[in-house]
Amino acid sequence: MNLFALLSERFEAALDCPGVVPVGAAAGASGPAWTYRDLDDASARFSAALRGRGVEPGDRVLVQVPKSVEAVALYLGVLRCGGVYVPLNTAYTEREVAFFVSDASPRVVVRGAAGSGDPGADAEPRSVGIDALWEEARSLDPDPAVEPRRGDDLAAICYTSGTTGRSKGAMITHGNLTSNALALHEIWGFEPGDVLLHALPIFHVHGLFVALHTAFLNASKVLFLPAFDAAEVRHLLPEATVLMGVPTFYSRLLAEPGFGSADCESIRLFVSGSAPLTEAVWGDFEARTGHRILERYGMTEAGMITSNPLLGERVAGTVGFPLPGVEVRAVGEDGIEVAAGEVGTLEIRGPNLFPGYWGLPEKTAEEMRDDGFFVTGDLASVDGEGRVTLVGRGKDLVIAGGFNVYPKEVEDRLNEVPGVAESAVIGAPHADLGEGVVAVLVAEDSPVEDDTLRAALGAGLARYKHPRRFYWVGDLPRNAMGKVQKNVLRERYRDAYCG
Ligand code: MLC
Ligand code: AMP
Repeated sequence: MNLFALLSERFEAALDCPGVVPVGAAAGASGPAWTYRDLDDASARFSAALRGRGVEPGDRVLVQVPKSVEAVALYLGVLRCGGVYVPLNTAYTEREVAFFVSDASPRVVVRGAAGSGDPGADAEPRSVGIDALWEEARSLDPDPAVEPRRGDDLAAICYTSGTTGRSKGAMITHGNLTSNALALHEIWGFEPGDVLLHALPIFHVHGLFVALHTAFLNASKVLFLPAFDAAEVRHLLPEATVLMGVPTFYSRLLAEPGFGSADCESIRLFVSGSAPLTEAVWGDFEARTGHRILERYGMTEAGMITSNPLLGERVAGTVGFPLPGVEVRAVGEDGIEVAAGEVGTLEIRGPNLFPGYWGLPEKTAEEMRDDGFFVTGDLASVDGEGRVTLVGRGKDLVIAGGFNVYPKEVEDRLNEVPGVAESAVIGAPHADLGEGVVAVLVAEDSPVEDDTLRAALGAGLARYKHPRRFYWVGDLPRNAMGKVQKNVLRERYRDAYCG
């Protein structure tokens, strides 16, 4: 079934109820609340416009636009016409976007900011600004059709960087999204009257799929902030019942003077994920608000995988139990499942698991076991009850404020800078973002100025990937195989952002 058909079936009975309501700074830009009827109508118009531009089922529609209700309607319109939605982080530079365009070969590229008049179009002939596309859509009759899709038809391609430095498009099917949305809606106990406070970006799994799908399945009102702002979120909490965020949301709320239980009286559920929530933040949050944040674990390739229970015990530092239908196992280096409570690489299987990387069958094969389990690259233990605790990452990855930064990609850029002989990029503890990006460099001759490094990275690499600390060394520590010992560097520079 087309995921859109499922969502619209659920919001059919609430067509005149508020759907997505721009709040905060977005209210000025996007105007009044959009009802579910408005969303349905806009998606049918976007569907008509996309079909008019030649989009056929299975064609990719690549979208790099700031958060807006129009962008949500566009996403629904892409699903509706059977297109494949390819969302891009708004921080990506032209160089990065050019790669995604060539890799995904989209029929249409949508850019620019809704309501800004920004043409969004560039030299790329398939490119159109979201304002222009919306204007075109509004001039057309809505196309009420919902393209029939099978469970294994693609709904989205989400790019995730790789340990090789080359981005990979994770192919996500209608079946993947549907199973995950239904499971989360059920286990998180969505109920009539729930109101979601939405402050996440809508170009990643967390804000786009997890948050919006559960809310739409529930025909809930969504209070739609353009971005996270602790004061605004605090101000809006009394109007909401559910907040989903990355750990930084919670540590920033705690940093608000006086923030506490009085702010959270209407809230039923605080969800955290995308990066580790420290026991300190979890504990402080409970002490200040009386709420135990529900931590869950997921990844682009599989949506949500495990979750702490809504009603059972939520344990700090653990990510809970596999979602219904999802299997997990921790596997040792010999490829054999380790005993309960021991640490191994987490492998997973289930209806949420993607079929592979776009155009990269060998890469897909490398990460899939013969029995259909996917190797997550996360290190975890699974206890006798099936509760999962993540203990680290086997993959070389830094997660800053919920955004993934793959060191290899940053090292490749640094190594191109004249005067840099080699580099190693690591994550160091960061009070606000969880981890901050650090570069350790070896000079060809003498160290390059920080400003020169920044300028060199600036043009080609999204800002959130930039190291903000640079250290020069004579040699990088290596093991007997010649591999850089990043654990040694992590230890050496653990105070890079603290202390
Ligand atoms: C912004 N900046 C970051 C950053 N976000 N740097 C490192 N890491 C980040 N996450 C930089 C900008 O480049 C800018 O730098 C400066 O910080 C201020 O920008 P801003 O836009 O004002 O940032 P801020 O409000 O501080 O944003 C922080 C944040 C945001 C945590 C609120 O990053 C955020 O919303 N993160 C959520 C990410 C997310 O949705 N992840 C889910 C992935 S899905 P300069 O120098 O340019 O001024 C997934 C699967 C799963 O992982 O399990 O969910
Ligand atoms: P992404 O590629 O953006 O989908 O990021 C997926 C990765 O985020 C996972 O492989 C984990 O390493 C990490 N992650 C997601 N949720 C959690 C969590 N609750 N705790 C720790 N790490 C997490």
